Amino acid sequence: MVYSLLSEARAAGKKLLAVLIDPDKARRENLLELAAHANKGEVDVFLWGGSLVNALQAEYFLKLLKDNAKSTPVILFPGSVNQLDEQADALFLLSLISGRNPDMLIGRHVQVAVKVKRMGLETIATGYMLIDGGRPTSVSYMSNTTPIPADKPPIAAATALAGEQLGMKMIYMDAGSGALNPVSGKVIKAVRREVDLPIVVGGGIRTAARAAESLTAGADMVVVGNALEKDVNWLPELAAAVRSVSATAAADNQ
Ligand code: 1GP
Repeated sequence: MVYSLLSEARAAGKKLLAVLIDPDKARRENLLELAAHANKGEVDVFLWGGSLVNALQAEYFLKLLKDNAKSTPVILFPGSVNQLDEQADALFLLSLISGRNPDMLIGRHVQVAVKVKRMGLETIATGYMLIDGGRPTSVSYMSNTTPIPADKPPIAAATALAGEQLGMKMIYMDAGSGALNPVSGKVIKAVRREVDLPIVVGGGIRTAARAAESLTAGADMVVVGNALEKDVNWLPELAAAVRSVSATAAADNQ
């Protein structure tokens, strides 16, 4: 089960790095390069998803990734009900709890519930929270929801806690792909204080230091997409930073 990877990491103080791949932007060479990095232990999880579903070859690309990075789980991070694929190892079943759009809270889920079950996909109920990242993002626009203001940690914490009380298994805080400002340490700390669930943070993380800051503030896994699409050579430095915070957190945990 992929969820145990997250929950056991959380229990042990181990920090994880997820690389987000947008199927619409996937290229063969890039996927093979990412797979090679994953095989060196530099990627813990691949997330697979994006805002648009233009790609005709998404299934082929996911197969290519799975065939070449056999021991790295791929979790669907769908921007649409059309991004389901049974080749994946699990599905972040996202409920956009920072928003008030019923379609994103339950509507889309109903549309695909039976299909997801028949596909045999492991579902990870995820309280997905958009946090303002300094400029409008695709997710906010496409989901027709307003992000939580970046300077309101108590609102973020209460939202995450409501998600936990509703039975979600994970919290994903996202400033949105390409955000100017990633989710702040203050917001992450406030949420960490309130909930016991694994916390995933992404959106606008462009430096190893910033990834480390998010993990130190209390995230269990950071997600990087854009910055690695631009330059995959940055991955070893990023992975080393994640491992370094992980070693400190695991030692503190004992
Ligand atoms: C977006 O959290 C992800 O949903 C990753 O964001 O592409 O900015 O790294 P970036």
